[in-house]
Amino acid sequence: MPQRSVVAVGASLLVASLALSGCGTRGGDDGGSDTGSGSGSTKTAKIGVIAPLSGDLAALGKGIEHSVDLAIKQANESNAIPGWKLELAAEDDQATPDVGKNAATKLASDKDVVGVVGTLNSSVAQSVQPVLSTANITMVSPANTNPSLTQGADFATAPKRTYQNYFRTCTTDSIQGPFAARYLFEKAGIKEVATVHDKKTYGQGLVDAFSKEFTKLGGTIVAAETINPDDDKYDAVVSKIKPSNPKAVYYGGEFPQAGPFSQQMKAAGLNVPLMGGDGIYSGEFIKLAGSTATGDLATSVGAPTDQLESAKAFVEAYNAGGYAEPYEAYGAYAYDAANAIINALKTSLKDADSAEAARQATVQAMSSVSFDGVTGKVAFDEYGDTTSKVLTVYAVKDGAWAPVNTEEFK
Ligand code: ABU
Repeated sequence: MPQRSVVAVGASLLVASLALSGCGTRGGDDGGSDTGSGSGSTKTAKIGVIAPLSGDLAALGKGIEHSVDLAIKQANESNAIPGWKLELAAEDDQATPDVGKNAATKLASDKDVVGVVGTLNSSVAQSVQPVLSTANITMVSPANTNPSLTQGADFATAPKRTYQNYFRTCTTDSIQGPFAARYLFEKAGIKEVATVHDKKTYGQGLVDAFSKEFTKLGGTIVAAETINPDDDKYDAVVSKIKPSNPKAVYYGGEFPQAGPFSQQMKAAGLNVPLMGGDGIYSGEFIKLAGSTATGDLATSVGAPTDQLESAKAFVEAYNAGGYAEPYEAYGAYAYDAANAIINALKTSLKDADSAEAARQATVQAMSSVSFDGVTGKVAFDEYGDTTSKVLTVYAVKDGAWAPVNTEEFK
């Protein structure tokens, strides 16, 4: 994805001095350790992160962790919540539902934890939501796009909010799938598509949403296949879809599989664009897919971070922060998610004796949160979904993702 390298460019004195100052909640080698001191702080409240911090999705997870760290540092430095010091408590979910559940249980048992930013994976969120709900801990995901997480299993016909404590700053696949379908059909003129997904909550849901809109527009799904996310050889699936002569392949899943899939389908002579959702929008996809990825497509939530005027200060502060990994696809959304929680804490911690005592009040305060974030307006509807419906189509060009169309979905 297009992004500046992580060097101190235009360093703000504030963040640079904090980054240099040392110790904190996670290892001090990534610039993200000291969450700042603030003045007159007496009590501690923690904002957790649950994301893949190791494994093949760590590139995205570390961008989330660092962005939350930055928001916390800045809040402490500006003494955003008088009498309170905020701390980061980051847990690695390894992109696995059971590990995520354990991480949520650990954070819920820490009386200082009052909010959590995460998860990355919708499938992991399904395990984390009930744990944090029982503990009345606010959860804000910067990346979960499966619509059932906010609107329940019958989201298409009878939407019903399942967890009052769950919110997200990214839009959903009910919008992302149709957005991609309209781009392929109306703008790229592609009428025959094969679909492939990884059988996970996100991948399957995204392909379902795409296929519904694509056929409604008059397009044809010429083949519909699945892969096993633990596999790395996809020749059998490519052999199945190739005879149907698709003009594009729509992939539901994440980059660790999508990259090799793109490479292998081109090598097998299926020379058509692979298109996916935000789960493939990473520079890692291009590395894995290789030179034949040129022309592949991805949608992702919002407008390109590095082109947003509202994100300039975030990008500069992040780059000045000395973080070891880039902010990636969800960094700006994680930063806005953390600041949404911090905004709620300004109300809920004001007269609270402890972070634990403020958990329920924080959930309640979230519904009134509304501010101009780095990704745009940050506010939530009656389901906990973001009110933003902006998405971008990106194409691989010259070895990088290049934005080709940013629009508000209507
Ligand atoms: N939104 C893409 C990747 C994360 C998820 O499973 O929703």
